[in-house]
Amino acid sequence: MGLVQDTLEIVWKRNPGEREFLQAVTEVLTSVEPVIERYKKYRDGKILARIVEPERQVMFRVPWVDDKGEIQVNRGFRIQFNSAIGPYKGGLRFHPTVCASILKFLGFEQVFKNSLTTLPMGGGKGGADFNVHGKSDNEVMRFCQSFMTELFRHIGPDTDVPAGDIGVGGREIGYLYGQYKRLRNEFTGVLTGKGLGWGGSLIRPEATGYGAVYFSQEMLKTRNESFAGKVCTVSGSGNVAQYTIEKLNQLGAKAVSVSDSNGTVHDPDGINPEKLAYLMDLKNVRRGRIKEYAEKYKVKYLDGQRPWGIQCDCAFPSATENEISGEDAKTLLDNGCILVAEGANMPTEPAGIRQFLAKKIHYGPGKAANAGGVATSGLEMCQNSMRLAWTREEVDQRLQRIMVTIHKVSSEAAAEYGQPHNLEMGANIAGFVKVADAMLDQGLV
Ligand code: NDP
Ligand code: 2IT
Repeated sequence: MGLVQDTLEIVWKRNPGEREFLQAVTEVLTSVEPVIERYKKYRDGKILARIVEPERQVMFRVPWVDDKGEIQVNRGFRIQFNSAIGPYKGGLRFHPTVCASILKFLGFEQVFKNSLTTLPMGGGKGGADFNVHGKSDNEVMRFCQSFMTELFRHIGPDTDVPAGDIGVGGREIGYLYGQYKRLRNEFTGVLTGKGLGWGGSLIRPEATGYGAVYFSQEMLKTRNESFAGKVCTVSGSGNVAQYTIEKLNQLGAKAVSVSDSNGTVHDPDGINPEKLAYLMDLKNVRRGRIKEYAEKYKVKYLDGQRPWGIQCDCAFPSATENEISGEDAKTLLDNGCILVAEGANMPTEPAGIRQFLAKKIHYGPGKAANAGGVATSGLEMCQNSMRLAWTREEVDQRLQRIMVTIHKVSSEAAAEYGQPHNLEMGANIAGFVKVADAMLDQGLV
């Protein structure tokens, strides 16, 4: 048996039942197998066995009191996966499905994604099985304060810098930051995605969605095409989906869908800037359901469905993991889809990825296509360290340059290993090599 297979078996035994984690590890290790075969130094240094084991995992009780005065208890986590190239960096997810497997898959992906950004950031992820839906602002605040009361001792601007993810946006980062500051009596760049008036970076809210579209522009350029007139489906209706649609509109494409965990809206005329403003108010301020959009604009609501049955040129999965099944992938391909860019982390099941690669459509894997978010978090850390703030244009240009570079290094690595169209392989290899070399340089850690 090969080294990759042996390592996967150890991972499976050591992390029983952690399906998402094993899925992510299998994908990366399979991609980097030719690198391991080519270079003895990675085999001798036992890089595979080391890289699949988080450096540290913290799991903790989060007690808080709801508006009725009742005590609630949630479970909090921080997975500090790899610090070979910089402090741990990665988001916090608040969602009822949060568990070790999901956060370990996200933390593992983050290691290679952060490596691709060109910035010095290690990988981590955290969160809690807390459902923000239906909670009052005060309940969310009390939860965030309790969560940070444990988390603060494990993080710091040079140790571990969390940010947002599903269920954690500007509101939550504000409450978390306030509590960190009280506990430490320090005003530092310990979190990213902060408010613009207190250390946040311009373009950070937009960055993941904008970055996914910039990355996709690079893919389209290889066939001498642009976004003008392209019909795009988008899933999700949160941070990533919203700014993906904003950038698609700016580039002359037509975004025809959004979704949430209840269903999908199909708006064939396109979600224009006015409708997007409504969507942002609905989701970010009123915190309502996507169905209301369909009612307001009298368009089709596909109850309980995802957007992948809608004809499109380009698809932007921007909700959650495993939201494109093998069957969905087939439908997308049968309907003429030529590009899939993953705004979400691991949204395509392995059977779907295999089909995208076999058909040689433009497939931008999450760790490359959605790296603009964490890259701009890195730019926020940089501005915080320098105690200055760049303009919108400056940050946007840096983001664009980073996305172009990620596309370039991923394409080059894919070509070097004989599969020039395969950005999944290229992104995994390019991200891996930098981290693996840093681990070798730093001795047995
Ligand atoms: P938000 O919380 O802002 O939005 C999440 C959206 O996805 C909501 O519309 C939500 O619907 C939907 N969703 C969440 N879980 C599910 C589910 N199980 N089934 C169906 N729909 C679901 O999160 P973000 O936009 O920040 O994150 C979206 C994705 O992008 C995630 O995979 C995240 O890891 C990834 N990502 C985010 C980055 C960021 O900077 N924010 C950076 C890189 C990747 P509902 O309201 O019904 O829950
Ligand atoms: O998955 C991700 O890259 C994020 N949720 C953003 C992480 C960050 O630190 O900005």
